[in-house]
Amino acid sequence: MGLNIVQKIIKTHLVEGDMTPGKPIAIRIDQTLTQDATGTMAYLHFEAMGLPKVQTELSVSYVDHNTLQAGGPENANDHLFLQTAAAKFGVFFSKAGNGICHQVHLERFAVPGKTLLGSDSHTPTAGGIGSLAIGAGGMDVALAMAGEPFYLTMPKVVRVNLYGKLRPFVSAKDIILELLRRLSVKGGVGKIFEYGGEGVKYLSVPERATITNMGAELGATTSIFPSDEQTYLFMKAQGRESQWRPLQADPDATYDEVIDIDLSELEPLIACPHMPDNVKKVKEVEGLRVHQVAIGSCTNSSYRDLKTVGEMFKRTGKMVHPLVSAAISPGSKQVLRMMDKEGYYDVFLRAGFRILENACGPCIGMGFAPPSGGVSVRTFNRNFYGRSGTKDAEVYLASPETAAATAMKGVITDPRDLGIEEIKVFLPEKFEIDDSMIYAPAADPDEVEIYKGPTINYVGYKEPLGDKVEGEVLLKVGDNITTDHIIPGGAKILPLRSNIPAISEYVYSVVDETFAQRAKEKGGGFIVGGENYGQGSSREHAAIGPMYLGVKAVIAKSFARIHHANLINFGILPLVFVNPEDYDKIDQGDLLEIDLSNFAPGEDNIITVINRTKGISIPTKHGLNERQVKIIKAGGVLKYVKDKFEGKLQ
Ligand code: MIC
Ligand code: SF4
Repeated sequence: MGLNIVQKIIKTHLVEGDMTPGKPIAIRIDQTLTQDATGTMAYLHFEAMGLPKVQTELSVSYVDHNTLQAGGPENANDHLFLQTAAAKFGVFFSKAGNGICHQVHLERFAVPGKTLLGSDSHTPTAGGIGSLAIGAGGMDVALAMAGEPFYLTMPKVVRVNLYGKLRPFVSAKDIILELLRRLSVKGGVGKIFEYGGEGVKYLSVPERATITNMGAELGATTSIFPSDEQTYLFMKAQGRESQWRPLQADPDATYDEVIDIDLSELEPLIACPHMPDNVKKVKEVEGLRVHQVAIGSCTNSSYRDLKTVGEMFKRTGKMVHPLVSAAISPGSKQVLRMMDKEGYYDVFLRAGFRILENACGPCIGMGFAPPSGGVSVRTFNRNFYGRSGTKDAEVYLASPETAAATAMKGVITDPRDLGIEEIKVFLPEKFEIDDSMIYAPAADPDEVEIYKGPTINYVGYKEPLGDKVEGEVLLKVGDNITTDHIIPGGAKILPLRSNIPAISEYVYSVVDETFAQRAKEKGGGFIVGGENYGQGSSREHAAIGPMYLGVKAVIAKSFARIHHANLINFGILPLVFVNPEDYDKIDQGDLLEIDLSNFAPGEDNIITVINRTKGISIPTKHGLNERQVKIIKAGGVLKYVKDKFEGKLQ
């Protein structure tokens, strides 16, 4: 029987298990990437594992999130740590100013058919080039760097058939917004989206990457495109044609599900506050007064995207509307230099854009916060509540075309209404190739001393849970809680990513400012959640922070994949209600007792939670496999692997 693309890659990387959806597998990882906000922890974990050098084919450490360096030395200390750790451990280092990890990785390193594990949830961006690219917590990436396989549940493979051709001013962002509209932020859980069909051949690699990037918002494990002529052209323009290889599904390949999208029927779409799946037609919200427009982020900051915006301003001769503050942040130094060379910076400046750094910037709340109650239209991938830095801002997500038209008019605008002719952007034959800000690892690692500034404060594990755990329900939350709720980003909190005691003070601060204080006073306890608990970013601080504050278990209706893995890595037990209605039988402040004496692997291992306050018992399950149970029993994965590396475990 023929294989699909996902099966082809997994088959050649499979270390444990078989490719039955829903069953645990382990795969070999060829490449890893980290970014600074999660990377500091990843290299601190790696250092704690005691290995001299990474075992992967290629590992790259990027600095792109914490580049504002506002208010103190934290960011710069982290950058120095990352640079020296990379040099010592055999990792390439992409300096601040070189661009957003996903954009740079796509341009310079990603290879069709390779596996990539990245400590960032948008790592699937590299699926645009045909790499099987998965986001994970820093600890899992550290383990991959140590040569350990990556453990995951074999996902279902969904074939997304694209047919027909996009109409003018409808672009890749609208394709992924259409999928979000149809499937919701939970619709991709446990699935990989493999794109195919006639429509694929009209999409360039950066356009494909917009789609695979935002597949993360579907909750998908990853998304992937075939490697074809378009892939070859992109890699050739990057001077990397020797790394190209074709990758297609076999003609008789089978899929667990099939979704059809007629591209010619799509129209400009927009995700309304406060979830990426709250998608409407631009037409339905047009006319809404907008205070700011931001163009950039790893979703839409490529040569193609910025040039499209530049052309729209050039052809109309319009300025940014006087009541709008508009900003451009290119995805990489390469994009920036190309735009400069082709004269688009002049267009942007003339039109009244604010020119931001080629980094994550406003996407993670690092600057450019909207005004109180303001409306912001962004080409980004997430509009979670509060993420922009302004709690009551209303953030909309749209294509570069819609964002540009909106910036001109000052109100949400369908780009087709500008009355200009279709803009076709073709990739250049050769991109500006300049790797001068990517440093190779040290030739003599023994000579390198890792710099650790005083703001770096590491805590990697806790005491094991033991046979009985008890405590109070510290917080009860609803459905679709994001990791931005658990540990917010932004200029105040993001710089604390390498300082666990300091960042822990902000756990759940957007939901309840007293959380950290209460958790400490009570000596820890439990969190109760609804569906899809921990969706969004890969930040493992959303697990390490609670661990540090003594959270022992999270009881929820269901969990998002990366956060679930992160909880286990840091020894926090993720329990799922057997009967979802039991969620209503626990209140914040209730005293719980959990007996773990029969805690064992398997779907049928029932753990009884006794609610002492209400005098009732509630059955929960966890479905953890043998390895995961051992990790929880050890008090976290770091202790588990150290024991393993030291030969204490088999
Ligand atoms: C994000 O988009 O939320 C981030 C910031 O890139 C995160 C990683 C982080 O929190 O550092 C992600 O998506 O994984
Ligand atoms: Fe950076 Fe935003 Fe992309 Fe996350 S989603 S990697 S913060 S640009």
